[in-house]
Amino acid sequence: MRAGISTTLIFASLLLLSACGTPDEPAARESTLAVTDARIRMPAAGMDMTAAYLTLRNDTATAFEIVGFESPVTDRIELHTMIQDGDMMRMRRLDRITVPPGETLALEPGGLHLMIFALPDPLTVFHATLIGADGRTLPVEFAVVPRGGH
Ligand SMILES: [Cu+2]
Repeated sequence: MRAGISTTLIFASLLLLSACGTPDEPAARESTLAVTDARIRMPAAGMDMTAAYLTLRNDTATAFEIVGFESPVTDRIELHTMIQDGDMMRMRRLDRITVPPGETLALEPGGLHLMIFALPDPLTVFHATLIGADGRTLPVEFAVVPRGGH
């Protein structure tokens, strides 16, 4: 009985230690999420909206939740996915995109993507800040690619 109680106490204090240690560790923060292959499609002639794609890699043991993107270029960036509706594919807006721990998630044509509205014409550069559900942010530079390009 005695041994049982002290084991429980030690376990509880270890949990407290790790809970306190995690949030302030700068290295852990920076290695949370890696973004590669970020690109935005050139809008069609006369259009001010388009889609953007990127690949997200989460090398930590906890899920990373993205709740949006902000950009000085436009204030209208939405998270979208494609859903099958009969024989049509439709876009649906999402509140968040989750990158599971240890996994790579690609936003790519035909699936998850960013929908970007109210873009300047011509579009020459595009950059945005990824916003995490926990308040963390990550700047992302997008390559502007021709329409039809992946
Ligand atoms: Cu869309």
